Amino acid sequence: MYTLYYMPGAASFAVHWLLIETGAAHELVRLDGEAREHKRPEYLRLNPNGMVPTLVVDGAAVYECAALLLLLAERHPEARLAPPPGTRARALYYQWILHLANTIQPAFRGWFYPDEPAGAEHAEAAKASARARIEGGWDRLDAHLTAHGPHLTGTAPSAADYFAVMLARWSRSMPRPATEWPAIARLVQAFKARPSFRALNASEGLTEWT
Ligand SMILES: N[C@@H](CCC(=O)N[C@@H](CS)C(=O)NCC(=O)O)C(=O)O
Repeated sequence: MYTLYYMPGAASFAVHWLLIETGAAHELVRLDGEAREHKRPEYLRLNPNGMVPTLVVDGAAVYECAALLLLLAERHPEARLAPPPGTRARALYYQWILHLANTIQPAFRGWFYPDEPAGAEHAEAAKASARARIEGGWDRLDAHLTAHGPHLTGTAPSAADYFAVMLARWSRSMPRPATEWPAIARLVQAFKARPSFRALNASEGLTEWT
């Protein structure tokens, strides 16, 4: 049994998606961002960063979206969310999950929280920088999918795809959403068609891509 602390559509989204996809028994604890429940002492004891997601695994809290995707893929091998060790696909799996986590996801932080880098007076410059970094990320991901896809690790789906689709979803209201890149759009379309995606949206109270 897992317990996921989440906010709808947030960085918990891909973790929740894998919980559904694997069929793992789980409970959900929805945090109210407006009420800043993620900054309360009881939650900070689980995740001192005061962010979602946090997943309680065998009674102990683990955080960081990418780490949780890797962990769920490892704990549920029957779901085939990680390519076999020692293969080229496994190398790409590590490469893309780390790249998404280290490069593209932090750029979204800059887009959604533009005051953070240098205060409100520099928010517009921070947003412009974030946008350029996100779009550069889509350029590189799209080129990779075109040459080596349709999935991030090649022919078979993996946890990396769920992560990428979550990030693509975050760009939906940006001037150039990720779905303007054709290979990314195909990946998104394929993953939106999964029954688990509908279940995920229903569970989080979201409607498809909004
Ligand atoms: N590196 C963290 C980032 C998580 C993160 O940025 N979560 C956002 C929601 S998408 C959050 O909790 N924001 C609330 C806040 O920072 O106050 C992870 O991947 O888990």
